[in-house]
Amino acid sequence: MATDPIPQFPAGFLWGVSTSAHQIEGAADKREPSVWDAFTAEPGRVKDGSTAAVACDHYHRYAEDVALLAGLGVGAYRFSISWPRVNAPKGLDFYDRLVDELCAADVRPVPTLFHWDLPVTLDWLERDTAARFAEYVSVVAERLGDRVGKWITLNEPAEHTLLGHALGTHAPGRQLLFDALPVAHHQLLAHGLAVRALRAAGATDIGIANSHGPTWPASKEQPDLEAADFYDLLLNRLFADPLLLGQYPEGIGELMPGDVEADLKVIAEPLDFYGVNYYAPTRVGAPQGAEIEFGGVTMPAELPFSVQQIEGVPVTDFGWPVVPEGLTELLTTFRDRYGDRLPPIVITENGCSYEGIDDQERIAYLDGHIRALHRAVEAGVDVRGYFVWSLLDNFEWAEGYARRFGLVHMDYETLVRTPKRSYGWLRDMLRAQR
Ligand code: GBH
Repeated sequence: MATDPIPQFPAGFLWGVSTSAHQIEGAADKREPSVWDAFTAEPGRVKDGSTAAVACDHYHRYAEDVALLAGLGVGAYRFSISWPRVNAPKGLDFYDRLVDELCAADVRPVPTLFHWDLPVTLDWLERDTAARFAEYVSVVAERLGDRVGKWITLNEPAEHTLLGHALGTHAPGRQLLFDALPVAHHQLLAHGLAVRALRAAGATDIGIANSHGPTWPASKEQPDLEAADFYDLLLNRLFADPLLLGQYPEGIGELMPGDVEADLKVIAEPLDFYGVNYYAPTRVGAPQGAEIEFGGVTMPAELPFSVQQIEGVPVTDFGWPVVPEGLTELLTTFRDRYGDRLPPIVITENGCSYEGIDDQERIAYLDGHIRALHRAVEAGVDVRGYFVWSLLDNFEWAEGYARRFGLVHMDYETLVRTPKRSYGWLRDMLRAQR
């Protein structure tokens, strides 16, 4: 374990932690249902059969959680706003209270407006959902905009499309494979309309949180290179190109619904920052003609690529490889690919799942990734912030409560929060950065 101090980041660098509404709030009786409520009610969808009806009960215990943030000494807290809660009577009051509590603790609120919990009455296959999203965003911005400066529109439209609509391991559980592409387009359109709605309400610091990672070809053989290139297109370029360049990668625009050219003008509204959620690189080779189980996901045989284990590196409890230098590689690749079209970057999520309160592995993971981030800064990438996933152990989607990503341990019987060793490590690191 490295013990040298972490190098100093630029002045004003924003340190934070992230969570999302469905994963921590509970109080399901005080909101409308989301697609995740419907999905978890279906037997076999969530591994331990659990639901997020109570989760961390953050809805009732938010003051305790804000005190944990203050004790950690972070400058910012990224949480998400539940659209189904805003649709319920007094739902927005909760976020009003949370934002006030954060401001009083001198922690900047950074809300994400959509983190996968779509109202169950809506569907991303419908174009109209994008317009409905912008209406909801206006309502939220009018109410919180006097205290919220920094906004994130969507969390990981790539994963929501892939896991929720192409492979079906997340809500709403569809297995459309490439017929899921309109779901990506409609989310991107929703993002662009939301940027306009936020600016109309006076917001000046707006971004998105996209899931990205380097794709490593399994070999230098042509079939592996082609498969890896295609995977890189799906995970990285399909979402970054329209946002940053105003165009889809070659061959994709034709597959999208509606007046794509006109929509791209909305989608490419300039951003004030570009959020990146980084977990690991992916090793990809030619298809192997068989179903693959990987990182908690089943990939059908008909996909034109195969995801493979990266050898020779540690893995987390979830089986995800630990590759800090992948973060440096990702950021320098993005800088080279997008040049001056790339706004300042914020790492909006980075973290790992491990058991236990004496979590030395999490410390090693964070230490390695923060150093890798610093190397990207030294290489000239304009990075302005870093957020750890996650403050608390929480409802890890289809894995239920089995995976623990928190700096703070949750006892789901008693709802007692216990800071892990990594919480103390991060607190000390942040003190040394001031
Ligand atoms: C995020 O998704 C979500 O935003 C958040 O809600 C969630 O709790 C958190 O991450 C942890 O899962 O190829 O085996 O290395 C992350 C989506 C999909 C990222 C799979 C890493 C690669 C696994 N992830 N992925 S592997």
